[in-house]
Amino acid sequence: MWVFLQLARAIMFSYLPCVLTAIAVSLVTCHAQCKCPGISGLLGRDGLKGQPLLWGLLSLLGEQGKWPQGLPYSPDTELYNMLVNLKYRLSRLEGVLALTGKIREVGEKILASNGKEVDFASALESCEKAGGTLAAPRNEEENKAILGIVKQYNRYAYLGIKGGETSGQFMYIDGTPLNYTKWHPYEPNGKGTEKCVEMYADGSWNDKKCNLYRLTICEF
Ligand code: MAN
Ligand code: CA
Repeated sequence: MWVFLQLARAIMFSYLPCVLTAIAVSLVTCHAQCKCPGISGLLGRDGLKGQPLLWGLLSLLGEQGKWPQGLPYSPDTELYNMLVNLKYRLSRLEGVLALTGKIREVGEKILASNGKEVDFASALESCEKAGGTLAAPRNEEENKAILGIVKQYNRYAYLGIKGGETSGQFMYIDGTPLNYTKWHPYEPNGKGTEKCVEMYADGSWNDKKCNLYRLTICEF
């Protein structure tokens, strides 16, 4: 009997905060499909400072309102709280950038253009300077996302693909072979004289000389 009581007490103790927190959470309206407000955003930035217990409990609920696996409650959750908060702030930033047409997200990739038309080498250089590389579609979904930017600026773009030594052979910038292609009918036709690849306004590809002025689209 005593054991049973202790057990019941333990369960009460460990679950009561969850229940209370769940009630508190449900009182707060979620916006943007509840994508990421999580708990960290409830009281705003640093809003829970000085209330480590509540902060910890709220944060432990995580983004989807679930207890993160394998994370026992501990008042020492500062680092975890910071990560949850950072994630939330990042997702809001991404929302702003996507809304204003500055970026497109496709899978894990972020695509962006500086709107500039330059030769292949300069385009690649500006992407790398920004910490990315020239966008290269690895599947239909990514091709469509890049096409979205081509249409947005109404300009053909250089892709992060280059011709190899063997004529007609193309690869990614890092030298790995292409795992997806979207050649326009009868392309590539440069027979080794067109070592870069441009995307047309319908999303198809054409091998093209590298010294022309094409839209810069980077991936990150
Ligand atoms: C031009 C160039 C070529 C392309 C043909 C298609 O000559 O853009 O790269 O293959 O047009 O007609
Ligand atoms: Ca061509």
